[in-house]
Amino acid sequence: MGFSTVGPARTWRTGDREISLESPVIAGILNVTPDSFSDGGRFDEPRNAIARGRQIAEEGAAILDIGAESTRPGADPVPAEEEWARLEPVLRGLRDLPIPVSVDTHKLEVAERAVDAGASAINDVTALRADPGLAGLAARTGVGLVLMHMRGTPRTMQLDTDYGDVAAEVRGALADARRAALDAGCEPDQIAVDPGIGFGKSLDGNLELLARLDEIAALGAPVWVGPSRKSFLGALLDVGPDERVTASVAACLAAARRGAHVLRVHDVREMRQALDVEGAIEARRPGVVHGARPPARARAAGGCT
Ligand code: HH2
Repeated sequence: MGFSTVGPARTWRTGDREISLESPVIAGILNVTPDSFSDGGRFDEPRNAIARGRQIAEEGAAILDIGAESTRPGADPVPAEEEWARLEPVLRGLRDLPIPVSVDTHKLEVAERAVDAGASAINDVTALRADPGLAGLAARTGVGLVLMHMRGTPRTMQLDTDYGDVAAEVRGALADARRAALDAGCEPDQIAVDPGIGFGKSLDGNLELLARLDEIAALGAPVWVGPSRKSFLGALLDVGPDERVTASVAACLAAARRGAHVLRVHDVREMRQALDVEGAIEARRPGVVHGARPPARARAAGGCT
């Protein structure tokens, strides 16, 4: 077992699968867009996207999160038809993937088609503000639902990043969105929450949210967190998106120690290695009875070398 999560949630239900949250798990990011801030234009050819999706599963992700509309600060919305045209061939090509696929969309029309095409969860960066009907879709079909906090829209979110108490405000908004999803008929273990790192927050706001993640985890829901390669890390270290891998891993480990269950990252292999090392060390603390989860290569070789 090794690295144990500390947030109270223990499982996340996505359709007919149940993901154990006893240890932190990875949601690997696949953006099939021309303009995402980090991987835009790399996977907008379906063939490349499908190959990267398979690689993400092989590298040790528990979830594949596919997005077809960039939500970077200042991004323009994409019409539903175009978003679906980007998603469809990739979802169809990954139907047999051994891990559940979540689709990062806030449009009901796109989400419905994605679920029909086999998606197991919807990742809604507007936490039902764009379309409350997403909760009804999750309730009807049993797919997982991620409710992420964002102030305003991607176009406006960085215009006002002042909060009285950022963690309390984000927690309150997520509690309200979760209540709305429950009222629409979702089961508690279907609904995950996410503080929305980088979505309408300052450098200090992002750092404080990560530092006080236990307050979000206290809601009792599975907690997603997505600091991967984001600009607050660039502001802290003065480096571009491609040089933020180590910083992303460090931010995710800090988040996991404070209650995060699902780490949404671009660099799955590096994150997996960090979790495996942390878990192997944790398992050797006096009083920890479980055996360590051996690193991926040792697992493949049938033992721990
Ligand atoms: N961040 C992004 C997009 N979706 N979903 C959740 N639940 N949490 C996040 O932090 C989150 C998210 C933005 O990152 P990325 O997908 O890499 O970039 P872009 O929006 O430019 O495609």
